[in-house]
Amino acid sequence: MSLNQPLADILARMAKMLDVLGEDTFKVNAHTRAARTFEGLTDDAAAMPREQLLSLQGVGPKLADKVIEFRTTGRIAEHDELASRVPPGVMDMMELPGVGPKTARVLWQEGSISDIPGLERAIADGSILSLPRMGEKFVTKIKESIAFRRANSQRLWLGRADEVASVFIERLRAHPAVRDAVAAGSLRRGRDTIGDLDILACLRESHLADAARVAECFRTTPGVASVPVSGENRASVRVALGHDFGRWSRTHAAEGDGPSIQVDLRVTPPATWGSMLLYFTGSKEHNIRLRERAIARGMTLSEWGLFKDDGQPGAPHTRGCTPVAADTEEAIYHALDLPFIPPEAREDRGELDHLGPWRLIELPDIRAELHAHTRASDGVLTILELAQDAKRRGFHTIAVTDHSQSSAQAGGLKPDRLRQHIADVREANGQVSGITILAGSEVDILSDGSLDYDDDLLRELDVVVASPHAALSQDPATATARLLRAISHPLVHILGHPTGRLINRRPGLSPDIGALVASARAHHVALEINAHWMRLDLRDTHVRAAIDAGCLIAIDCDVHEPADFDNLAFGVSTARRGLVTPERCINAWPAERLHAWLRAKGRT
Ligand code: DGT
Ligand code: CA
Ligand code: CA
Ligand code: ZN
Repeated sequence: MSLNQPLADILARMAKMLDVLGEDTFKVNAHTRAARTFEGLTDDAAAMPREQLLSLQGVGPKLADKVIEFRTTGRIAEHDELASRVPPGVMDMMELPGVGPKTARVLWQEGSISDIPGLERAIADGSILSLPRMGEKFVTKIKESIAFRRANSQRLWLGRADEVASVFIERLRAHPAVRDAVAAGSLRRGRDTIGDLDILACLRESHLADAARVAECFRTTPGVASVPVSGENRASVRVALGHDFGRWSRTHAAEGDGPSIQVDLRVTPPATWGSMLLYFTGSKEHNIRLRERAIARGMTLSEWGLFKDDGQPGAPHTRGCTPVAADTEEAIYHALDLPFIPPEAREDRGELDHLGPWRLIELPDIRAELHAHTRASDGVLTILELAQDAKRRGFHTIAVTDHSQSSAQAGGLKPDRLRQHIADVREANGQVSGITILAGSEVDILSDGSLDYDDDLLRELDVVVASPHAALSQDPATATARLLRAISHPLVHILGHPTGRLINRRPGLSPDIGALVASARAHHVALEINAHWMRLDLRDTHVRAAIDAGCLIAIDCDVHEPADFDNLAFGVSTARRGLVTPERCINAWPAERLHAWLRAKGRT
């Protein structure tokens, strides 16, 4: 890993910070020039003796020292000092085309605007026009920049973000001063995409003085490309991601023009673990509801705890007040007369008024996989290998559902091959004990809503998963009619990935979800949550609509290779966001109940 790009990044950021702070132009330019030098260098600055560094364009003794400091310690103290003086939001504003350091300085110093939301507010109420150098034309340009940024800011897939988070969490958990480390923020809530990662580390009671060392351990995780924020009990780092699938390659850690993700850390003592966790898990809207509830009960809630409102000026935690609750989330909810609300439900979608029970579906509840491919179509496993994998995961049932004939690109089976495949599945089922292998098919829903095999063949199957694969840009009315026709087919058990969306890739169909869930309930069709992190289809809000309408849900991994089973957790968190209980999820039913439900189809 070459040091050049990280070095160029940190120096360029220092130049920006110096500039926005109004420091000497000469110093600003020196950093900008050095950044450019390292950016364009072919030899690795990590391996250069001091003399060679000094021979580089724009690198004097002071800058050479900073390079050496960076390559030995992974940081530059002066950078950290500057970063503590410039709010991160001000740095964000400078990312907007049209907002240079001079403009940002005016906004920040004279307009007290320190982030993009603040800038939007000042534009909305017109107050920005009273600042020097800010005219109508400038404001129009900034509005456009903000809108474009919003439209093009790619949030990272849940599955990819989770991989990145795990690396940091494992590293922190191994630190002697750390009692526990967990993901907070949108990852803990199981959102389908992640803006940035928020990680919380709890110190051991015996190591309360070690927060800075824990933050240091975090910052120095291999693969960190840059460290925009670093402090006593917090840090933010960025890791660069590959262009293709956003996979984090830790050997190509430099933050270039490609996608990257920020990882925020907060370190807390055990006394405030619960309140910190609650605060940083969010959502922000849920937190606001909780704070309102606290106030209504004569209390105040912050990341420092839930306190009695004693009417004194100043934040209670700074005055040595003892909190009503702070060490666990449970205690805080309890003191607010609430049951513990699962993180996935904290979205201000009525959860404070939800009477429960809050026994949402959990990963170990899932005992069956009902959507899996073998080598017969586009999977990599044989029937027996698939069954062994499923059995190892504690499942009582695995359904083999290879593609149907219209999915030619995925090796879809012609009717004769499907008949042979059904026979093969039955034979395999006779060879294994401890798991039931069902013969199924993932049958294409053709563009008019008809199915890809005739009914006589479908009747031979134990499980029919009907999925749309082609014609995914149909208009909503056509898509609705198409899916309703498939749902009302008497032999369909499960509607697979109902919209066909691929997150960050294609929107998929936009059917009338209300009509879909009503029909699915009436026809006893389970709606699938496809657990692959690029699909998560149904999405959370659709799941919630399905649950509210009384539908059944299937959570399936759409297995093509063994690792796909690992995506189940993402399907489960999506289900939890839609308030799915084990009772409503057919994969959580005991074998007898599931098999009886499957058999009942087509007989009524
Ligand atoms: P993301 O990163 O866009 O996927 O979504 P979050 O929910 O992870 O948002 P993030 O990273 O900005 O903040 C993490 C949590 O910290 C958020 O869920 C709630 C809390 N938080 C952040 N800013 C505020 C705020 O201004 N007010 C309140 N009440 N909570 C905040
Ligand atoms: Ca976040
Ligand atoms: Ca964050
Ligand atoms: Zn499939």
